Amino acid sequence: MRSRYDVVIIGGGVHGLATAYYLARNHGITNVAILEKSYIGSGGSGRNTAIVRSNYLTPEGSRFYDRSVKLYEGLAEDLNFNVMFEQRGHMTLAHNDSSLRTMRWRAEVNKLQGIDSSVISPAYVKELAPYLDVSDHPRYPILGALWHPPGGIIRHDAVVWGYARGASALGVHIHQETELTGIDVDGGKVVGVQTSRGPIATGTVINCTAGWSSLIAAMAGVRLPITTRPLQAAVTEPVKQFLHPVIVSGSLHTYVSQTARGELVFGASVDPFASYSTRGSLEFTTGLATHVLELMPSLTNMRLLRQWAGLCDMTPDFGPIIGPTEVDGFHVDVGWGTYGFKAGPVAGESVADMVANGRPGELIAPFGLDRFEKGTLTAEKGAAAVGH
Ligand code: PYC
Repeated sequence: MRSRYDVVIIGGGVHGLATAYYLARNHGITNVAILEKSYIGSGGSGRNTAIVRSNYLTPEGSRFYDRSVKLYEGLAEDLNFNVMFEQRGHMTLAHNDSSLRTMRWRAEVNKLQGIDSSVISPAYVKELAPYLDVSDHPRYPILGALWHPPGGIIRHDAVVWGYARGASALGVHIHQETELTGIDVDGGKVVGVQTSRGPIATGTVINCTAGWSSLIAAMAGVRLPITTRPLQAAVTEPVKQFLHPVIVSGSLHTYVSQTARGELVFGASVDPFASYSTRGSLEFTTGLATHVLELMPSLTNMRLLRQWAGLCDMTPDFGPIIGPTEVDGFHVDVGWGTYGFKAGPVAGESVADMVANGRPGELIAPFGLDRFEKGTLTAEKGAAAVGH
C-alpha cells in the first residue's frame, strides 16, 4: 500500500472496480487505490440476481441504464473476460389494469429513448414463456406484459473479476481485507483516509459502497438520505432448460430467471425493515414459494438449494446519488436501492469522467445529492422490478 494515492475508492464491488478501470483506461489516472473490507464482490455485486435491463420509467433513468446495457454488451470483448451476458429478454407481467397502464407508460418512455420495449398480449407471453399460467382463472391473471428484448442475465462474479483484472493490469492497486476507519477532512476538503492497515494521503475519495454508504459518508461529515434494507434471493437445484426470458411479477413480488447451469434464481421485494443482516429468513421462503407457484404451478416439486440477502440503500425517490458533496474531494456513487448491479458499468464510466473533468456529465447530472434540497426528485419507483 502506498502512503499516497491520487484517488482512493471505497468498495471493491462492480461500481468501485469499474470506476477504477475507467479512470485508468479512459483518463490515464492510474495512481488509484480500491479499499475493500472483505474480498472483491463480497457485497451487493455477488448477491444480486444478475439481471440487466434499461426499461425504466423516467427518461433520465432509461437513458442512463441503457448506456449500461450498451457497455455490458461490449464488456466481454473490452475486458477480454467471458462475462456470459445472455440477452434473453426481460418480461414484466401486468396482472391488473393499473399495471398495464404503467407498462404502456414505460414502453413509450423507453421508445422515445430508442430502447426496445413494448407491451405484448397474453398469447405472446405464453409463446415466450410456455410454463406461465396465462389462463383466466388464476388469482392474478396475466393481462399483458412489458417486453424488453435487450434485457437479460449475466455472470455477476465474472463482471467483478473482469473489471478487477482490467484495472489491476492498468496499475490500480486493489487492497482486499482493508477496512476504511476514517476520512480526514481539513478546512472542508478531503486530505486522506485512515484504514485498518494505516493512513493514506489523498485529495479524492469516492464512496462506491452499498449497505454501509451512509456510515462511510458520515465519516466525512456528509449526511445521506438513505435507509438500508435487506433484499433476499434464492436458487433452486438445476433442471433442464425450460425458461428463456427473465420473468418479473410486481404484484406477486417476485422475479425469476434460469441460469445457463439450469438453476432458477428468484428474488423478491426488499424486507420491510431496516437492517444490515445478510441472512435469509423462512418467512421469505414461504412467501416466495406461494407467489412462484401462482405463476408457474408446475414448479411444485422443485427444491430450493440456497438463500441469502444483500443490502440495498434506499433513497426517497428510488434514484441513485452520484456526484460531489459539500466536502471538497469527497464524491458519492451510492443509494442504488435494488438497481445497483445493472448500473455498474455506466456509473463507473460516469464517475471516472466526473473526477477527471471536475464536474458531473449529462447522464448523471439528474442524480446529484443536492436534488433533495432543490426538490428535483427523480420518481423511479414505478420501474422497480417488484413493489417495495
Ligand atoms: O430492478 O430488475 C431489477 C431488480 C431485480 C432484482 C433486484 N432489482
